[in-house]
Amino acid sequence: MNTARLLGLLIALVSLSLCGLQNQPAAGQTNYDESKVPEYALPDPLTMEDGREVTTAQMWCEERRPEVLQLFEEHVYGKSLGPPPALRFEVFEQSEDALDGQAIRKQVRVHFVEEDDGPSMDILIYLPREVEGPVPLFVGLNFYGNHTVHHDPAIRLSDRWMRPNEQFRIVDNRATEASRGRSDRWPLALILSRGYGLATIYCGDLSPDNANRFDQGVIRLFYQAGQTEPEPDQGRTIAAWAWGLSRALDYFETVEAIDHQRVAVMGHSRLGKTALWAGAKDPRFALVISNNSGCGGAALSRRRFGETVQRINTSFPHWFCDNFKQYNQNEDALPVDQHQLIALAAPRPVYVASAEEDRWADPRGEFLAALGADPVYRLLGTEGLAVTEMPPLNEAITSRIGYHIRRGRHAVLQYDWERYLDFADKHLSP
Ligand code: GTR
Repeated sequence: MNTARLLGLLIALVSLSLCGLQNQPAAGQTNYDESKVPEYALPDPLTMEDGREVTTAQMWCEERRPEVLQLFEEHVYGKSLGPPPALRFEVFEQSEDALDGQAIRKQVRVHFVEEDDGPSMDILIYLPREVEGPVPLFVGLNFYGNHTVHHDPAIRLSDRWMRPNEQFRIVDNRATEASRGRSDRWPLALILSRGYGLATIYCGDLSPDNANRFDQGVIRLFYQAGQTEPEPDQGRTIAAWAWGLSRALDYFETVEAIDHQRVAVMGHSRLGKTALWAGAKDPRFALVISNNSGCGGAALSRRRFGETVQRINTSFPHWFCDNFKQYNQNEDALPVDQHQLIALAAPRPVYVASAEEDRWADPRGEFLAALGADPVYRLLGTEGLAVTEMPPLNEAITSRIGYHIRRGRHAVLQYDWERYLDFADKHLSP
């Protein structure tokens, strides 16, 4: 072979291998290109780890569901905290005539130990005043304190540690009077007018959202003598947040005005990951809503589109259990993927919402996870997801697994809430 031909062959070989490489984003880089999503095989929700096929609803409920739940505990979110040393409900404020007569307001401190100065969380509750009988309710954690969800001056201003944030007027890690009503994520008047109550809790009451402080809420209550951080398979922030939502449900069960069998758990972003996990862990939640929850929430990890497992574990090392870090750039080794998290809600109604501009959260990956949960719903004899292709923008799918992708950014908009209310009307009617 002459030199020119040899050179030609070499160039062809180099460009071939470059082509191959170009089809994969470099390690650690964010991929926003659908054509560069690697090939992957999702774990089958209906195949047991020992290879047996799950063929009946009973087998799902008694064998496969507990197995999948345990895999998520061990590898992703960590084992949940145990029962609290004590559980006391102190209603510290209430009004039968809140929001110009539209609502009943209650503020409740849930104490997790006997002592008054131990870990506790404050639940803010509004119930529609004009509705007869126990009412259905949405419950969700908030990012910067209960006082941010509405301008109502009666809401107690949180004195807990908070992440710095200009929009929410957090100064020196504390809320200020100017923080009141700064959140636009809770259209309270709309929710009440549709006959639903709303309950919310500051997530930092349970676990401050900070890698050095996350155990300063409830987590350290569960340390053994001498323990200074959770074991690799023990839950951290998301587990503690989800645990708190279940403790709120414990309280709702004691309130006659609340229909505790019609409680929907809802969350946005990191708190959407939490809502899904809370719904998976605690079947008392009758309906589960994930708003733009993305990586570690509704989005499939194996797609590596937008935020990846490595990226989330690096930015937020305190959210998932330590074992999850084994899957940094190693997603195919995960024994589960997020479609199975959604399937853990089955046969209860679950709604996954994406936003077009929220590519970081991988809208397509969120849709595919919802679709991947469908066979479990069908096995249980309920409708799953009514479509197999992503719907057009702003078109809600309201089958038992609900889904929409709306125009706009990473946020909770009125559009989203209207869909959740419609979905709850459809699936939570008494
Ligand atoms: C981002 C994080 C996302 C999402 C979001 C949020 O920084 O990467 O996973 O949780 O925060 O909670 O707003």
